[in-house]
Amino acid sequence: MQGVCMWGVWVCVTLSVLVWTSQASAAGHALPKPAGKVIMTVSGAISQTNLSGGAAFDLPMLEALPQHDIQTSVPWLDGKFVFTGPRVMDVLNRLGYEGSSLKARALDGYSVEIPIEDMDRFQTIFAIKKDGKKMRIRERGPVWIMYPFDAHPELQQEVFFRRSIWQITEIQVQ
Ligand SMILES: Nc1nc2c(c(=O)[nH]1)N[C@H]1C(S)=C(S)[C@@H](COP(=O)(O)O)O[C@H]1N2
Ligand SMILES: [Mo]
Repeated sequence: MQGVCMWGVWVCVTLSVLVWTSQASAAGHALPKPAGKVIMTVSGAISQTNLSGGAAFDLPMLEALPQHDIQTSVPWLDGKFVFTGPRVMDVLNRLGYEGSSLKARALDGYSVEIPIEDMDRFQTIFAIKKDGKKMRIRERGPVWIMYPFDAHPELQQEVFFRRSIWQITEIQVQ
């Protein structure tokens, strides 16, 4: 930029703005900072952050992404439910992720590794609602990775039950 600036202030300012805007558009819109209580933090191999080393989400940030329903029964509850929330892939793409797996950790200390391929193949969601209502911590909320168990019989296995982590607080992309 120094060479450009020697040609004069106007050339310098114009080119600086062009360089700045092209960099900004390559990176996508800056991730907003959470205004409310942070419920989930994503870190690791992501390019979009809103705090040092990570991306913090409050509930409205997750509600602002396109919402998808998964109607299914789950092994832990009686009945069928409609779970609603953003696709995990939409969140990862928004964060400019690289990598192939997620290390997810929950409020109760439980943690599990999940292949990102699952998220794409089954269009799993970060469920933030059950039958239209926010899930309290005692109801396995506020965020629960949900698979379409009923729609895909091959998901009726322990390996996927383990990856269906509830009360998520932290995700490391690796
Ligand atoms: N937060 C959280 N999510 C979790 C678990 C857990 O202990 N805590 N257990 C996992 C495992 S190993 C399985 S098989 C299923 C069912 O757990 P459950 O046997 O406690 O119902 O949920 C998964 N998700
Ligand atoms: Mo399990």
